[in-house]
Amino acid sequence: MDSVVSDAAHGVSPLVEADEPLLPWQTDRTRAPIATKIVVAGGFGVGKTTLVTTVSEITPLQTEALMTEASEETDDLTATPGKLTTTVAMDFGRITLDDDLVLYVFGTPGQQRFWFMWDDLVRGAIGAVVLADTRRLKDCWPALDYFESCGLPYVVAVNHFDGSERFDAEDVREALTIPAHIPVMIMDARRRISVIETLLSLVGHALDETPE
Ligand SMILES: Nc1nc2c(ncn2[C@@H]2O[C@H](COP(=O)(O)OP(=O)(O)OP(=O)(O)O)[C@@H](O)[C@H]2O)c(=O)[nH]1
Ligand SMILES: [Mg+2]
Repeated sequence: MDSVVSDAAHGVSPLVEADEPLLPWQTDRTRAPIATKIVVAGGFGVGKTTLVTTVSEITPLQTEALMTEASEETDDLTATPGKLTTTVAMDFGRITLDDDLVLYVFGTPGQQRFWFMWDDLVRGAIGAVVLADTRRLKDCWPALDYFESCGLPYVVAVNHFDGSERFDAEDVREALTIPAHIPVMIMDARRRISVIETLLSLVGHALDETPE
């Protein structure tokens, strides 16, 4: 899985071994990368901003606002006591996969009062990652319902928090009644390779779902 990730930023092309001859398409400068948009959604504080920040090769755009006592009643911080800020508009990052596939990754705000922005955020996206936390699985239902109803391909990614009980992906699938053809995976939003695996799974799934 490592090998498909562009290391262009580090001056290394993973596609080319030192003594391997270059293929014509690898030197074709007219070959433009394909740019696609994907969305990361899920409940409040599940790790959407963390995911975008972990994977982005550019400094991510963030719209974090400090949380105050005013939101104590609505925003449950028991699962994430260290959380000080919340996304009020969106996250934005970019990752280049396989040298000619650029993903623009948009993180949604998690709080219900900002959901009106989702319609704008998902416009033009090829698919979505629905992040879930097994301690509060029901928080991802609205995102699942949203993508089911608008027909956007999605995968379910369980962001495993330290100290929480670890479940198999198939248990999560059953709990959320996710159909068999939709990928469900356990990942860690803080680990780049884990996030990249999730994004690759989404791209593959979106390709499978898209009519020729
Ligand atoms: N232990 C652990 N902590 C995590 C993980 N992912 C995120 N966090 C922490 O959990 C908190 C929530 O992370 P965010 O990335 O802000 O969550 P979010 O989904 O963007 O939150 P909203 O935008 O407010 O809905 C932060 O304090 C992170 O440091 C994880 O995989 N493991
Ligand atoms: Mg956020």
